[in-house]
Amino acid sequence: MTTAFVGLGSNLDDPIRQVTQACAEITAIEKVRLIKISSLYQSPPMGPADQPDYINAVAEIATSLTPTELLVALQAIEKHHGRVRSAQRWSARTLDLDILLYGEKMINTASLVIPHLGLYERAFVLYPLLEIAPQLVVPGHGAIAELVQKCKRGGLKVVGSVSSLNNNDNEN
Ligand code: ROI
Repeated sequence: MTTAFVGLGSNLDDPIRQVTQACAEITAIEKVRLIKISSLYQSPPMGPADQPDYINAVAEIATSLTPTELLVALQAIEKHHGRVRSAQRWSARTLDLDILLYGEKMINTASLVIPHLGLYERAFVLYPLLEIAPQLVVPGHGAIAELVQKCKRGGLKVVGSVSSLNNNDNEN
């Protein structure tokens, strides 16, 4: 089993519901076990400002899927949430699922870059990561606590939790 981190984001069609449901769907992927899910965070859009605020969260999972198998499973969930890939870069989306980290692996192919390229500069990724994995070291980039210190929080705020999943303290 490998520990991996998945970023979740949405700014369309009831984003809190999109992210909460996606978390349940990730948990239901075969060979994936949810370890931890961060709080739900709201932030203004990075990139074009003429779109709604985003809801983001980060999930820690344990998986025996390969990175590519995990990517395929996550893309199926995005599709199921009506994600339409726009020609315009950085446009609004119903659901975005990114593999942020996959163990200690560093991958750089046309379809997959791990650690995720946006990780180092994005408050909506770094702060949720710090919340659930404060001791994390990002391969090639150092301690999460130091990366967070270099990244302004901006308008990022906690707006709730994926409570139905966090309440299952007895489950494994
Ligand atoms: N901005 C925020 N705040 N959250 C996101 O998840 C997000 N995702 C994106 C872009 C358009 C870059 N901006 C974002 O893909």
